[in-house]
Amino acid sequence: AGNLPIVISTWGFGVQANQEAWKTLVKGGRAVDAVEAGVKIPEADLNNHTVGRSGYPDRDGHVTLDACIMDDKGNCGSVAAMEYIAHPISIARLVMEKTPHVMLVGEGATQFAVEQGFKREKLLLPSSEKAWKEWLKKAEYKPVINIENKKGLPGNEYNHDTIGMLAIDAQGNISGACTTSGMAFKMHGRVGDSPIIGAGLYVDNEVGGATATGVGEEVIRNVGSFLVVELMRQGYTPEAACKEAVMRIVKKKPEIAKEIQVGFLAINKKGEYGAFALQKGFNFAVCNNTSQDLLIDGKCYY
Ligand code: SD4
Repeated sequence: AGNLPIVISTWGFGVQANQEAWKTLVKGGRAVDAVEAGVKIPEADLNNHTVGRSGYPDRDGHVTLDACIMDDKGNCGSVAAMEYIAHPISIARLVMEKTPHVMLVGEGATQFAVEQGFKREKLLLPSSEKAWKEWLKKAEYKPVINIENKKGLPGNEYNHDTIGMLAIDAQGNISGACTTSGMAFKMHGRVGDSPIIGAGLYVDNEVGGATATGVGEEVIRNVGSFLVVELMRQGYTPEAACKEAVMRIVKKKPEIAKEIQVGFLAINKKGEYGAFALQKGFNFAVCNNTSQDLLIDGKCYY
């Protein structure tokens, strides 16, 4: 198809991540390799406190990372609440390829990463530690909407955003990746939607893929990404499927839905894409033969 290959991802930092993924796609490489390489960019970015290395810690000062990956053959791998390893997406991929399991958590995930040759290192940066100490003064857990868009504004430390990425390679095969440091100042041990297959990410090579960002509890409750893919299977466009998933959150928990952000992003087998969020301010990046730096505002309910 003319639209392919293509890669899309959540938020402004997705532009740069897509461009990295594009290097693999444009050479005829596999979508699964493209999405891993792509999301490693924000994972490594020290200015980004929402994904990977410089993520903000939980309320006890631990940086705990969540990620998952899913390929065109239905293989998937995931790590959750993993400490001390800077590239959770690569560990998720190794769980997929080198173990009989789908998900490793906590110290077990870290141990596996070290066995695979990854360095165990302190991930808490001085800037993140400072933000955490500042937060401790009041210790109020209140996620701020669209924090990724508010970088640099006061108060922006109090929430996290996730990169979710979906790609279709030149062969027409679909894969996805999702990685995050989770909600800033969450309880120790808290895991969101991002490493949960079906919640933060889902891919079905016959239909398409979906990913989510925002307050993970509401995404898990509705098995959001799986829902979006199943709706596309029934004939919904990517945007209509994302909208329906958002509406489930509104219907089930209207009082919560008003106060939080959740956004879904989806692509179908033809390479058509769409997104929908609860609140204004959710955007997503698109990269294909026509343009490598598109950033599109998602439609929203409120
Ligand atoms: C989580 N979905 O841990 C992630 C974080 C996020 O905007 O995307 N926040 O719930």
